[in-house]
This record gives sequence, C-alpha cells and structure tokens, in this order.
Amino acid sequence: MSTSPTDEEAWRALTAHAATMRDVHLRTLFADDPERARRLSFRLDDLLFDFSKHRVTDETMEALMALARQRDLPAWIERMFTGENINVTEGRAGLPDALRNRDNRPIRVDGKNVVPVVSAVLAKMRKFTDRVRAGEHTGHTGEAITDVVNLGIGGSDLGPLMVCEALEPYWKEGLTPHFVSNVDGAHLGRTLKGLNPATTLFIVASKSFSTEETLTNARSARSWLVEKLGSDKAVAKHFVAVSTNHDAVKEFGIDPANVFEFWDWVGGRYSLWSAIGLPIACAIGMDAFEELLLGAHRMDAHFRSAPLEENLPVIGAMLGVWYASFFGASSHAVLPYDQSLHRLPAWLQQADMESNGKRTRRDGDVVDGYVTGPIVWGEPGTNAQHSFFQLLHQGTRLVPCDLLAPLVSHYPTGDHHRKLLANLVAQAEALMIGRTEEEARAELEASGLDAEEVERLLPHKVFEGNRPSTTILFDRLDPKTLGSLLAYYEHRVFVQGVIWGLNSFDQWGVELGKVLAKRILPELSGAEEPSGHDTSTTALIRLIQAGPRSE
Ligand code: G6Q
Repeated sequence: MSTSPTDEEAWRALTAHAATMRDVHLRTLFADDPERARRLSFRLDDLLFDFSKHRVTDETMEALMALARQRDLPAWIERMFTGENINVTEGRAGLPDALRNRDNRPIRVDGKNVVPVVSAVLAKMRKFTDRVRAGEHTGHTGEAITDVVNLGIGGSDLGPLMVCEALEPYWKEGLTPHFVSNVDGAHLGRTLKGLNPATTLFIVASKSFSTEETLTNARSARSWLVEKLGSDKAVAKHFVAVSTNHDAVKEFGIDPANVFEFWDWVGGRYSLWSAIGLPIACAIGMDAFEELLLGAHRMDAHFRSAPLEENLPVIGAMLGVWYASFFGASSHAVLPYDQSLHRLPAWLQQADMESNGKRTRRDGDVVDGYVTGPIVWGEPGTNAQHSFFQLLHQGTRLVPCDLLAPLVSHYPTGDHHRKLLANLVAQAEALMIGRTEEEARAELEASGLDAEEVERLLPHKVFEGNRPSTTILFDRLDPKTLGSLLAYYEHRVFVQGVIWGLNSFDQWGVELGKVLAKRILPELSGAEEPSGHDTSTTALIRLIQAGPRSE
C-alpha cells in the first residue's frame, strides 16, 4: 500500500469524478431518482441515518469505497479490534471497544487478555456507585452524598460532562454531578459556592495524575474541604481518584482503595467508557452506564462486521473525506436538535480534531497535497438557526452538517417537540434545495414590490442550496442510543485517520502547551527571570508581573 492517499488510483478517480459533480444539484439527483432517500438511508435498530442529502451518486459511493479498500480499511478495522499496537508513536494499542466489549470476547493487549481487568474495574465502580447512590457511602460527618464534583480536563472531562448533560433525565434525584476543568479559579470557585462540603464527593480524574490544571483544582478543593470540615481525615471520605498513576495518587493523599484504575491503552479522549465514566455512573447508576456501553458495543459490532457499503461509520467518514479532500470543505458542523446534547459538539471537537488534526503521517512523512481533519463545530438547533445558519445557507463556504434529534422528548411539553422537529426537517430541506431566482422573484412580486425593487433585492434572496447534510433520528435519547451515537463518531474519526494515513491515537500538539506553561509559571511569579523568549512574550510576562495599572 502506498502511504499517501493521493497516490491511490481511487483518489485520482475521485478527483476526476468530483470535477463532474461540482455542478450537479441535489434537486436534480432527487428528481431523477424517486428511490434515492430509501437507498441512501440506513438503520441500526431505532437509529436512522439519512445520507441521501449528500452530493453523491452511486458512482461516487463506489469510488469512495474503492478508496477505503485501497487504503486497507477492513484490515485496519481488524487491527484496531484485535488490540494491535496501532498507536505507533506511543507504542500502544488504540481500542476503545475493549472497554465496552459486552460479549466478553478476549481482547489481548501486548499478549494479555484485558477483559478480566476491565470487568473488575466495572465491578468496583458498581459497588462504589451503588453505595453512594444508596446513601451508604457517607461523608466525614456521616451525611449522604448529594453532589459529585469531577476534577479533570480534556479527555478526563469532556466525555463524562457531555454524557451527564445528555442523560440528565436519568439522574438520581438528590445527586447532582458537577464538572470543574479550567485552572481559572472562577470555575472551581463558582462550583463550590453552592455546595455543602459535608455532602460533596470529589473525583480527581487524571490518567497521568500530573496535569497541572487538575492537580491545582484538586489541591484547592482539598483545602476547601479540610478547612470547612475542620479535619484532614475528611479527605478519605470525600476524595476518590481515577488514574493510571497509583504512586502519584497515593502521594496526593487519596486512599489506594479509592482509586479506580484504567490503562495506558485507553486514550484520554476515548476514555468515557472506562472508570473516567465514574461521575456518569454516580449520576445515572451502573445499570444505565452499562446500557451506554451496550449501545457502543452495538455500534462496534456493526462497524466490525457490516460491509463497507452499509457500514454507518464508514459511510459517514467517507462522505467527510469526499467534501474535505475533493471539495475543499474545511469544517464540519454538528447540530443536535436536542438541548441535552449541547456539549456533543465540544466532545466531538476533541475526539476529531485531537485525533486527526495532524500534518505528519503515520509513516513520518509530511502530509502533502491534501488536508486532514476538519474543524468541528456546532450548537444545538434551533438556537443555531438564529446565529450562524446564515453562513451555512448563503456563505461562500461549503459546510457539511449533521442534524440529530430524538423522535420523543424526555420533556413532552405542549407542541414544543413537534416544532423542534419541524425546524430540523425544514433546515435540512432548505440547505439542500435552496431557493432559485424564479422562486425568489415570484415571492418578491407576490409581496407587492415594484419591479425595480424586486430586481434590487433579488440577488440577496437567492439560496443556491446543494448544501449537504446527514440527518440522524432515533427514538429517544436513552443511554443505549447515546452509546451507539458516540461510538459512531469515534469510528468515523478512526476511518478518516486511516484514509489520510494518520495515527489518530496520539496528541503531541497537546503536550507542547503543557511544557511551555510550566516554564513560564516561575517567570510570572518573579522566581525566575524571563529568558529565551521573543520580545512580545517577554513584554507580556513583565506586564503580568507588574499587575493591574489601576492599583
Ligand atoms: C486526550 C488528551 C488530553 C488529556 C488531558 C488530561 O486524549 O490526551 O485531553 O485527556 O490532557 O490528561 P490527564 O487525564 O492525564 O490529566
């Protein structure tokens, strides 16, 4: 296999084919083929993925799947599922599915079956969260826990936060999860302001247990607790940790019995399925957490076994490749029509951009002649319609979109949900069909404007349409469905990484910032002289050292 996708025969075929597709309008594709929606819609139980509003023909899909085969995708999928060390720069496997392997098939990492240790941690999580939820794990003063504060950042925050928000209807009454990630003292301060220390449990979630933000928040939270409850002994009842670094956890003062383990081969951004999901399990209970795993497992099984042509993450990924690599699309918008999914875009930003935001290929060569991971962004509809949808409809950029919604709301209030869904359907249709000059003219004329005014306004009222979107509908946002949706996105990212020749499991770009901040900290406090910086950086350091001008 050649290592640059641009060398593949299918890539060249797609480049030529894209040129013939540039002026083909989705309106025409639909008009010419009454079966299009049916043929390009796929189901996995209650989940429906409608890919028909994409600028593709049968020929496009065949060429995209040919590219997937030339990039050896089926073999890569197997490598991932069998625990091969595909994270080549860190010498590790990359296999999120091992954490949600609900049929207990043995999965070997470095020759060792990891299923028993994964199950053991799940059992420990069950025991602990059952006790917290039943009011049996009490705080230092003997009171039941009412609030769980997760202290973590990046992969140790975004996943559990997003899932907790999404599954709020499943929370146990009287037990509220909170998330503090930013080293900005305002984040911790605002969160603690409303909490009772006697009934608050802190989860320090850090794979490395060396992340400055998390440790700073953890130390300050511990001081707050000890000061309020008047004893160091309170820490044992109010602090647990999730980490791979047992020594550092012990040094911090957390009882080793209260450490929930995970492993090197679990990448931070793929870790919500591990003990990093502890705040989720506290909030929704272990049965529901295992439903989440089951939902992901359902998508894993589909991803591993379905033919490429019917494989949801593969189709979604290859459509993304189509726009990014052959139409110059630089971003991908994720638009949940479900308020509880408001952190989905943030989670996906990390999952996608940290995985595929890379310019060096797996083999060490620099990417040449194509772009890699798109900028992922989005907000819930309908709010987003009143802000950035203008650009989606009439901007100069092509932005492929995902629109997602449950058919049934957890908050059935009047006709709210029907209105929400009407908006989703209308937007996907409007993006696709747009409004022609004739239609716009007819509308303006019908409004009674004179001919000159009609001509003046006309260009502003035309929408070219032909803007692609995937519609994803499901019965309701329950743990299992959410698990499937998230696994869909994880695998979509993996497939794109394979096509573009990337290692989607490392994140060296994150490390540089961590190192530089450590160097500047003593310079800011005056403990060290700023040195080795450019003049701008030195001036900024001196300005911060000097403090506010108004004092
Ligand atoms: C994720 C990244 C990164 C990581 C955070 C927190 O894939 O590696 O977002 O999760 O930097 O790291 P710790 O869990 O080690 O504190």
